Order: sequence, then C-alpha cells, then structure tokens
Amino acid sequence: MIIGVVGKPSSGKSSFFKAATLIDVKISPVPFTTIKPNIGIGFVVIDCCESEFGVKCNPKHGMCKNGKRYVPVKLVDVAGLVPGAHEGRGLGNQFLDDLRQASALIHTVDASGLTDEEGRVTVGHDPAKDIEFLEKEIDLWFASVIQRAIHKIGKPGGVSPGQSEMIKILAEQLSGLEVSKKHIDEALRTSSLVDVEKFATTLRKISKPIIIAANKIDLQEAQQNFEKIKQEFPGMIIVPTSADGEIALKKAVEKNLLDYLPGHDFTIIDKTKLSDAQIRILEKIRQEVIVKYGSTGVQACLNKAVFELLNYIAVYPVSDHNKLTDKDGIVLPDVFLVPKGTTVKELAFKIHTSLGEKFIAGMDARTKRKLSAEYELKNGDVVEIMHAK
Ligand SMILES: Nc1nc2c(ncn2[C@@H]2O[C@H](COP(=O)(O)OP(=O)(O)OP(=O)(O)O)[C@@H](O)[C@H]2O)c(=O)[nH]1
Ligand SMILES: [Mg+2]
Repeated sequence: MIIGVVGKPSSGKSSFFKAATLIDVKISPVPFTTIKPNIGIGFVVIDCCESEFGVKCNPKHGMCKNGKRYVPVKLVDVAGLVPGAHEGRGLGNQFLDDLRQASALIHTVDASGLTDEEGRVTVGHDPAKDIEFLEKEIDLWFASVIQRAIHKIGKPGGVSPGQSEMIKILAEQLSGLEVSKKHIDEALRTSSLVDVEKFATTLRKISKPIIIAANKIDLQEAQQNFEKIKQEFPGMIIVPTSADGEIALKKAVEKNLLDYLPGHDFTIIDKTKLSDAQIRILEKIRQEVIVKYGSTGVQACLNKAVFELLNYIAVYPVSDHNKLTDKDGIVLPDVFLVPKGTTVKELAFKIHTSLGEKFIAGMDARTKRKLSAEYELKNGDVVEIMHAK
C-alpha cells in the first residue's frame, strides 16, 4: 500500500511525511525545498486482537504497543505542484510519475492562507483554490497518460478493438498507474471514453482518491478557513492537521520528555527538564490543536485515508487457527490491508501466488468454521488459509 503526499510548495508535505515516518527530511519555508521524492514507512493504527484471544502478538512488520497495532504503509512525499504543472510550470509534472504506484493521495493544504498558490508568503490566500487546482492538475496528468494509452491501442492496422478488448488493453496500459480493470469498468459506468478528460477525472477519483489534510491548523487563520472549506467541499474527507505540532510531540517523546501516543493527548513527564519556551510551545499545541480538534490529525488522516477513503479492512492471516501462529510459531505475525469485499481466496493470492493456487478453504479463528473461497473477509478477521501440499 502506497500513499502519496501532494500539494503546492510550502504546504507542509515534507512536514507531514516527517511527522508520519520520523525520517529527517528537509523542511523549509522556501518553495520547492523538495525536488527528489522522499519515500518512507508510516503506520495506520488498529485495535490489536491479541487481548481478545488472550495471546501476545509478535509483529513481523510494524509494532504493537498498549493493545494498538501499528500497520506499515509506504508514504511518498513529492515536489510541490503549481497551477499549470501539466504544461511544465514549476518543476513540471515529471515527478507525478513518482505517484504512479500510489493507491491514494493525501493533499496537504496550507489552510492558513499565508502562502500563495506557488508557496510564497502572502496573506489571505483562499485555500479552496488550492484544493481545486491541485485536483485539476492531477486529473490532467491522468488524462495525458490515458490519451497516450488510447493512441497506442487505436493505431496498428486501423481497426479499433471492441469495447471489452479495449478495456482489457487499457487496463494493461494503465496497470503502472495502479489502475485495475475493475476501476476502468466502474468508471465506464458513469462516463465514456469519447470525452477523455471527463473519463480521466472519473477514473482518477476511483483509482487515486484524495483526502485533504487542512494543515497548519495550529494557526488562527487556518482554523477560520477550515470551517469554510468544510462547507465548500461537503463530499471530501477533510482532516485538520498540524504536521509541525506532531513533529514537536514525537521529538519530545524521543527525548523521553513526554508520554504521547499519536492520535491522543500528551503528558509531560518531568517539567524541570523543559525550558519555559518549550513548555509554552507544547501547551500551545495542546490548547490550539488537541483541545480543539482532538489530536494533531496526522494519525487520523492516515487512518482515514486507508479505512474511509479507500474503504480497506485489516485482516490477520495465520497458518494455525488455534495457536494463531505462522509456520514458524510466530503469533499474529502479519496484518494485511485489503479492499472491503476481498474474498479469502483473493487474500491467499495476495499472500503468495502459490498459496492462492493451492487454496482449499479458509478457517475462521474465532468461530472455528470453514470459509469457502468466496467468503468476503470482515475487518479484524483472523483466518487460516488451508492449502494442498
Ligand atoms: N504553523 C505551522 N507551520 C507548518 C506546519 N507544517 C509545516 N509548516 C511549515 O511550513 C513550511 C513548509 O513546510 P514543508 O514541509 O517544507 O513544505 P513542503 O510542502 O514539503 O514544501 P516543498 O518541498 O517546498 O514543496 C515550513 O516552514 C514548515 O515549518 C504546521 O502544521 N503548522
Ligand atoms: Mg517538501
């Protein structure tokens, strides 16, 4: 699972990335600070099923702390995008290729309006404009890739293929964009290939949906704009975030100054180890962000991207449904994030092609019931995949 972090220069993409991955990337108020993409691992957080089963899990990837399981997702932080990027403005749209593999995009918006559409310092910029232009640029990029694919399909021999052949070839051409045949089928239900731009928009919404991080929410100006953009974009998921605040809290945790779990409030461990200025900064994050919005929003945004925007569920595959272990005896080693509607046989294929091919049935660790190949997995399912030798 890859999630792209996009937005205009200086909106806080790298700050969000650093807050989520703890990788020390370059952050500055100068536009186009990031040129080459930053790639790292962040986490979505779920309630671990270990206590329900009375076991202690041992994650192969990610971790489990206080009953919360941290499931890895790959994040890509790219260069800033400006209006006209599809025509080569700013750094152009070369780096959009860095987003090809992304299943979803987090759009960090500078909700404060204190930077203009190119990331330069200003006052009173309307963040709604950024939401609109960014979506447009991404859609035009999608349209250009689709246009190229259609050209390739149309040409040799001059005979155009029938609709179903067309979809098949188009899916092959677009597979590098994480677009599946299912996505194309769905897009064709509401728009046709005759209008490529409209089709591209529909397909992009299905295959690379966008969630908004209304960033810099620690600033007064952002808090006012947040209410406004929520009303203007009722169909979008908009999460207030303070990437900067989250970095400050996680840094303090590294130095053993705070007790803090992402997504919650914090407590200062020992006030005497902090300067007055440091305490003021932390208390400001508490008052302006956590008290008003519940959290810094970074964790919430990642979770919502995966579980609400993409509508994924988390499942635990095991080799032994009684012991909940893999073949090496490791308890609840893996969590897989899969689209809602995934069947147990499809899960087997996701784990390994050979496991899918040898699939016999699933076994539910809770109910101890056999699951047929077509059983649709539910969030939190713990399943053994029974297979031929
Ligand atoms: N107040 C406040 N400032 C923030 C927040 N997030 C980022 N910033 C500041 O915004 C500026 C730009 O942050 P970056 O993370 O470098 O932005 P970017 O989108 O990666 O910028 P480019 O790489 O140039 O496209 C820096 O000065 C950050 O400290 C936030 O939540 N609150
Ligand atoms: Mg950056």
